[in-house]
Amino acid sequence: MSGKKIRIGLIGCGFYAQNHLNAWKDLHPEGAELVAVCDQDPVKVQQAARAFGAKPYTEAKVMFENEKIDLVDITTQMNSHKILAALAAEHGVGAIVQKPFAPSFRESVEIVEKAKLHGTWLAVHENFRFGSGMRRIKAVINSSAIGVPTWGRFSFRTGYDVFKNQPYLANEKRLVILDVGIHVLDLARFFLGEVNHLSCEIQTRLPKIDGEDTATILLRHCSGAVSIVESTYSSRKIPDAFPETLLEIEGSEGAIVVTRGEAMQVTTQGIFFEEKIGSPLLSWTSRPWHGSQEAVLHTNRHMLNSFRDGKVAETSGEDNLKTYALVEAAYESAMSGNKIKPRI
Ligand code: NAD
Ligand code: 89Y
Repeated sequence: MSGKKIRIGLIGCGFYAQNHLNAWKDLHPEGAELVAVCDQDPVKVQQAARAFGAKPYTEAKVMFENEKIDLVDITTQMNSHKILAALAAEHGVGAIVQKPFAPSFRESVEIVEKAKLHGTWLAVHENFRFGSGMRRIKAVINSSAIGVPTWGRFSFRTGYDVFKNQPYLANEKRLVILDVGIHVLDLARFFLGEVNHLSCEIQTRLPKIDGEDTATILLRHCSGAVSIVESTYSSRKIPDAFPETLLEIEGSEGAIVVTRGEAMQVTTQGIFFEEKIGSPLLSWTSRPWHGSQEAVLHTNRHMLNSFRDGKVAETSGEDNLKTYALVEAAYESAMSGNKIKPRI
């Protein structure tokens, strides 16, 4: 099947979708054919259609009925994911759904069950773990350079005005964990494996927002490793690391530290080396977003190849339920004050 062209539709031509559109364009030589774009907003959809040479639709149902689409990329906000993913499943179309999968774990499960019922392919666009820096760190761990990983700190701390590009975030009752903590929890799983239990403290330190802007989560992994997952939108540090995830991973034979500026410091059996692990600037990426943007390209490439080869994506719908369960466990712990086991 390799090399076969895959006909792609994209729903939701808003802020972050511009990265998906550019990534699909870059993947055209690898078989990604963006045939249709859809947005309820006629201005946004016309702009995307013109810029990326796809047919415009303002109604997803009409797009599915009129076009022969193999794979749909759902880049709307989470409230519409379930209904759009259901349309895809009913039309026998594979779907990639942006994070957060849905507003709740229950709805995320329903999306997975619907795809199973129709036998359609389903994945979640969880891009942080696909960033070139994160892949390099994983390769160092897999090389056994730091031995068995036993402790980690994964940290997304910023004061960057995320509300400027994403104003809807100010009205989310569940803010930082569901919006960005979800990526960081996914990284904790990616590097240290599944989680046995966790506890969480949340804070709201910014004025005029409805949800928590700071979360500190302590996790015990099934391997015995312990980690801390931190996320905040109210840090006051200069320089600000946005949108980098900084981290430390300690193992039986060494350690990895990633500091601001995309520098990875590795200690392996008493020897130290440093390496830049940043993303190159692409024709359509710019600072400070370039790492996040490049991760979209790698994520879309993974989705394209997995779908074409009939393989389960690394961040399949079912896989992402494990990350989502950590989100729910974190909120439950913050509310109850208890240590919580994630429930799938
Ligand atoms: P946005 O509001 O800018 O864009 C969403 C677009 O979807 C809007 O243009 C809206 O008109 C359209 N839309 C909504 N419902 C629709 C429907 N039923 N049919 C057709 N169009 C519809 O939102 P955004 O900031 O681009 O966020 C979109 C998603 O991307 C969110 O889930 C967000 O969490 C996620 N996101 C991910 C990352 C990342 O790093 N992975 C970064 C930013 C945002
Ligand atoms: O919404 C967030 C995300 O998913 O990645 C970065 C972001 O856009 C702002 O923190």
